[in-house]
Amino acid sequence: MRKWGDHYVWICTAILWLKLYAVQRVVFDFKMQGWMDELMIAAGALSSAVLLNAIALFFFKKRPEWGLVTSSAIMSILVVSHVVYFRFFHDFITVSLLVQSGNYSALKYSLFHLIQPWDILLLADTIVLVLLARYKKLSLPSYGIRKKAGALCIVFALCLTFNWTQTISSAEETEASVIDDRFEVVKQAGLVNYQLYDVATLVQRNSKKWFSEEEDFDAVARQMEQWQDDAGYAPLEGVAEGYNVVFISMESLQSFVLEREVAGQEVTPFLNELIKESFYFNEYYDQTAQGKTSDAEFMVETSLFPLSTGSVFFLHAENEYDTLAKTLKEAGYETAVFHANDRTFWNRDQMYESIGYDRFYDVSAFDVNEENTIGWGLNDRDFFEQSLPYLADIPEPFMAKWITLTNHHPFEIDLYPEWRANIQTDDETVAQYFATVRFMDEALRHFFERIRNEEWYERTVFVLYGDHYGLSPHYHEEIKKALGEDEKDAPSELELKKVPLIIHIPGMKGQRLDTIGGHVDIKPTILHLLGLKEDSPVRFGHSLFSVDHPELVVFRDGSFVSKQRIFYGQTCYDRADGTELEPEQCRETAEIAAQQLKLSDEIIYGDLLRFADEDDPDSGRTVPAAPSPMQREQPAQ
Ligand code: GP9
Ligand code: MN
Repeated sequence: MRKWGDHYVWICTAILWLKLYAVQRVVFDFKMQGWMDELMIAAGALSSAVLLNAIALFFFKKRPEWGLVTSSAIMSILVVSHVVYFRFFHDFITVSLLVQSGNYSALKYSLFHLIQPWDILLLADTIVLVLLARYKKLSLPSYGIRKKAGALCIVFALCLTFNWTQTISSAEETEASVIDDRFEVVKQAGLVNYQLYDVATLVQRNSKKWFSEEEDFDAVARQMEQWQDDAGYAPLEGVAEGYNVVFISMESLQSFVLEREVAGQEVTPFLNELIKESFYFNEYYDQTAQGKTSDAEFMVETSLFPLSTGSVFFLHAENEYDTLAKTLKEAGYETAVFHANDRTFWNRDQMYESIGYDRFYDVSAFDVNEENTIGWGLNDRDFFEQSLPYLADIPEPFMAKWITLTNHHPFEIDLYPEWRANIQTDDETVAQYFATVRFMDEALRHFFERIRNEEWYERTVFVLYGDHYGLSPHYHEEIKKALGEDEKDAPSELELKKVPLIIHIPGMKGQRLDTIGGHVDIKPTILHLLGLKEDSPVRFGHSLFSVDHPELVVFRDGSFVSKQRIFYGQTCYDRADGTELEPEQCRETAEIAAQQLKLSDEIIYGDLLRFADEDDPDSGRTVPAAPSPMQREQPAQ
C-alpha cells in the first residue's frame, strides 16, 4: 500500500492536468500559433492542477485522500461551469457575474438549455476518487505529504514563471494588452490561475473608489481632450431639434439576418423595408461585454465602455454619470423606459435612477399570462401594444426606450413550424433564432403601424439598435449551413459582431452608411441630430454623422476595427482584403484602444464624474440650451 500511496498524489495531479489540458484544447478551442502556444497551455494547465492539489494537501494533512477528492471536486465544478457557460457565451465566468444575483432566476432558464448529457463525463475522475476513498477505504499515509505539497509548489512556481515570461514577451511583440482578454488569460495561465487573477483584479479595481480624488478626474479629462474633436459636424446638425426620441433595443439582433433569405423566406421583411427609408449603418458593431443588454444601454447613455468583467449596472450603479437622459431632461424632455421583465434584472431599478429616467414601466405594468408569453416573458407584439396607453400619458418632448425580449436565448417559439423545419441546420438553437427574429420583426411592424398615424410621429427620431449577438461564434459553422451560401458570401466570425443601427426620421430620405461605429457613438450621434451640445467632458464615441472623425470601434478585449485595419483574436488584418499583417501594423491603434479602455475604467472604478463640477468652466461640463417644449396632444383612448 505504501508504494501505491506514494504515487497516488502524482497520479491524481496528472489526471487533473490531463483533464484541464483536454478541456482547454478541445472545448475552448484556442487559436494556436505554433508549439509555444501548446507549451503555454500545457504549463498553464499543469500549474492550475498542482496549485489546487498543493493547497488541498496542506489543508488535509491528516486525510490526504480526501484532500485530493476535494481538489478534484473543485476542479470539476469549475470546469463544468465554464464549459456550460462557454457553450453559448463564448466567454469565461467571472466572479463579478456571480454577484449579479438579480439575474439568477431568468438565467437558470437559459443555462438549463445549455447542459448536455455528456457533461457528466467531466465529473468522472471526481466520482472515481470518491468511490475509492469512501468504499475502498483508501487511506493514504500522512507522512511525506508536506514534501509532496512542497514539490507541487515548486512545479507551480516554475510553470508560472515560464508562462509569465512568455506572456510579457508576446505582449511586447503585439503591443496588445492581454490582461483584459480572458481568452488569452485562460489560455496562458489555466483556469484556476485565471480565476484567482479574476478575484484579485475585482478586489483591486473595486477599492479604487475609496482612494480617488479630484486630481484623478482632472488627469483623465486632460487625456480625453485628444479624442474629442468632433469639429466637422455636417449639415444634419440639429435636423431633429426638439424632436421626440424613440429607442428600440432589439434583443440579440445581429446584422447578418437583415436583407437575407433563409429557406426561401426573408427573416426580417419589415426591417428590410424600414432601412430603405432610414439611415442604415451597416458597419456598426456590438461593443458589449458580460453585461449584455445592460452594457448596450450603458454605452448608449454615457458613451463610456462597459467593464471587462460583470456589468456596470450591477457593480457601479451608485456612481455619478453624465447621461443622455440627463442631458435631454435638462432640455425639457420627459424620459421613460418600457421593458416587460422584472425591474431588478440587471439591477435596472437602481441604475435607472443614476441614469436619470423619469419613468420605468417594468413587468408589473403589463398584463402577462400563459397565452401571451413566449420564451422569457411577454411577447414583443403584446409588449408594444400594451405600452401604447402609457405612452399617451407622457408629455412631449419625450425620450422613450423599448427593450424587446422575445428574441432571447434559448429562442423558444412554436410558430412557423414548416419554415423552421426547412432551415438547413442540425442545431435547433440556430433554426429557432431565425424564427424568434422573424417574430420580433413582425412585432416591430405592428408597432410602427399603430403609431404611424399619431400626430407626434412626424416629429420623432427613431433609433433601433441590435443590443448584442444572439448567436455567438460558437454557432458560426451552423449559421453558414443554415444560410446555405458560398463561403465568400457567408458572414465571417467577426461579422457576427455586427448589429444593425437604424435611425429613422420620418420624411427624410434613406441612406446606407458604411461609417464604422458602435454603441458608444449613439449618444453623440443623437445629440448631433437634436442640435444639443455634449455636456460631458468624457465620451469615447463620435457622432456618426460628423464628417471628419477617426472611425474606430474598440472592443472590450482590446481588439478593434478601424478604417484600414482589423485587430481580432490578437491578429492584425488588412480591412480591405482580410490579409494577415505583421503585428506592428496594428500597434499604434491597439495602443489607442488600450488607452481608451483604461481611461474609461478609471472613470467608472474611481467614480470620477462626481468630481466634474458643473460650475467649474474647466470641468468640460456645459448645460445645454433648452428648446421650447412642445406639448403633444393626447391621442384618443
Ligand atoms: C432582460 C433582457 C435580456 O431584462 O434585457 O438581457 P440579456 O440577457 O440579453 O442581457
Ligand atoms: Mn440582450
